[in-house]
Amino acid sequence: MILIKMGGSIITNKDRPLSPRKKTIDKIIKNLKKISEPVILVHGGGSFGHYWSVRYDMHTKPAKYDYHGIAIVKNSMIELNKIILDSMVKNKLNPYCLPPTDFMAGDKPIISKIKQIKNMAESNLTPVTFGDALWYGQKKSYILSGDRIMSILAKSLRPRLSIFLLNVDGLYSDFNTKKLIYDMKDQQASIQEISMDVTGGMKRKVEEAIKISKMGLKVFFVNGNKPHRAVDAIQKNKFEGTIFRG
Ligand code: IP8
Repeated sequence: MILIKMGGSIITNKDRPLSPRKKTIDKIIKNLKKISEPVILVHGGGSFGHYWSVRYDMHTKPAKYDYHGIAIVKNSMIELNKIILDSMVKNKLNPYCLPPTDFMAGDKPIISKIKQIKNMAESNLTPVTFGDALWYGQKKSYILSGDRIMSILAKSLRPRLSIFLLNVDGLYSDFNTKKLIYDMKDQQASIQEISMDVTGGMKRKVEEAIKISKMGLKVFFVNGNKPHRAVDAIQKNKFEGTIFRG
């Protein structure tokens, strides 16, 4: 089973609020069709969820955030999710939308529900979930990032490979020269990218990727503008990006 996260920066234009990158989404989806293994998809918020989370000052830490903010962030994620589902249906895939409330209670995963997601993926459905505004309890809410969903799912389902589709070629050891790190094992990466995302952008991704690799699982960061690279990693064991070995 393969776990794939489509990052917000690849599926939306982060410089413009509420702007999906529909052509890129279609291109990624077309490439997903070439994968002959069960796939679970996760996607981020980009200029949908993140735009509104910033506007309403909502974060990953549970707190008493503005109720209208919760509604608006959630709505925007549903809107972005629908664009992805529509692209999948158009391309003859069978997406099955799973908002994180289907497998999370507050901030705790419901393991029995997560196991069912794998069964669905092993049939002819492609489960699709996403970062979201979640209810925490005691009048609190929080932003659950798609990156955290990746490590939650990886822990229970132990995918053969977890892939993060980015808007860059992988992790750079030096952001100015764009020198790519091919294998994280060989590097003490100095992560130079500073992101304004409420969920922590690249830093969060690296943290979750390291968490997953410490479970003994392989993680791959790859450019989502070149989705054939993700397919090559899955089908041909060819890795043009950054790999975190388990
Ligand atoms: O883009 C966060 O998911 P991420 C989604 O994976 C929201 O960090 C609602 C901001």
